[in-house]
Amino acid sequence: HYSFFPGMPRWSSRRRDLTYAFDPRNQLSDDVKRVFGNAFTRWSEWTPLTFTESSNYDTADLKIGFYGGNHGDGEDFDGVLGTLAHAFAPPRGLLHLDSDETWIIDDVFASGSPSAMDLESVAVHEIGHLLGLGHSSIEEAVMFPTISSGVRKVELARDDVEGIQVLY
Ligand code: TQI
Ligand code: ZN
Ligand code: ZN
Repeated sequence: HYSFFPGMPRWSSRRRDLTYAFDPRNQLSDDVKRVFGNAFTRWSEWTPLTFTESSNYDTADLKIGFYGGNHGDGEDFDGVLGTLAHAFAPPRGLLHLDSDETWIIDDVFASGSPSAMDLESVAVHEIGHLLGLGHSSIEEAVMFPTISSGVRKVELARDDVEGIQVLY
């Protein structure tokens, strides 16, 4: 079953159209940006929310970046595997990914590294946190707190949809 953060924080009902931006220091490829665009679309299909990429990182509601180790927010990354990514509950809007992971951006790279993680699967999960969802006890849910390397789990389960529709 779905859960929320303590106090059930969510984006205000006056703020349905959210912007997101990528940390310009990362110089991310269009392929990586497309993965996040697809991940946002999966949530917007079940909510009144819209997500639009902004080129202004400083003013965007949701800020996405890849960092290694200590990156200044007190939640250090830990190298390969362990913590892959984290996101802060509303209204902070930060989504950070561990740059030491091998990220699968498209299926062509899926073979090879045994510890590679599917970027869109992690993005869909972390966007759930950005919007206010905690973890789910339902194994099929994208908000279930375990994923295996190389596994792709990007489709929202009924439980994810029910949870996000309580919030929005
Ligand atoms: N990062 C954890 C996560 O996003 C961070 C975390 C731990 C957390 N406890 C939390 C975030 C409680 C919010 C609330 O869950 S992670 C998965 C999953 C991680 C884990 O790197 O362990 C995914 C990142 F669920 F599959 F295990 C992405 Cl998809
Ligand atoms: Zn961080
Ligand atoms: Zn999580």
